[in-house]
Amino acid sequence: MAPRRCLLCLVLWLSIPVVLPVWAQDHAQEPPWRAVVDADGRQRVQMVGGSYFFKPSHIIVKANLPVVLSVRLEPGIIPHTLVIKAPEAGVVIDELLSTEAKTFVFTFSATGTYPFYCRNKLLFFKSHRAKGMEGVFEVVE
Ligand SMILES: [Cu+2]
Repeated sequence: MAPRRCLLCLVLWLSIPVVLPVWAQDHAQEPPWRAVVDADGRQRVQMVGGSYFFKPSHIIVKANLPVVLSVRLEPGIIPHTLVIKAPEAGVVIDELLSTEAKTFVFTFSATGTYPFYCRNKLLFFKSHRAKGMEGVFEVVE
């Protein structure tokens, strides 16, 4: 019994360097995406959503300059939404998304970190947000 258990230990031990990098890659945080201010003073951001993510999920924008956010969904049958609830910064959005890009124009009036997410949830399953369909706007000077 004992030698067999050792063999199993050895196999598990040897698999760590193989499994860990794959896991780390899957769970790696993407670097924040910084919106560039165009010549017209608008900050254009392209975003893709799907089950269950938004990409990019960490977006840095400037306060008091309009953000032109274009969001489209990856093809799929699961409906998704975009919610931003930041009335303190003048931004409230709650919209159904589709595979055709939807454009939202809004301006954060205050610096801070404001979450965005999909509010959908099927019955007793975890919400899409809990499954990772969320992100943040980091609003800077
Ligand atoms: Cu969703």
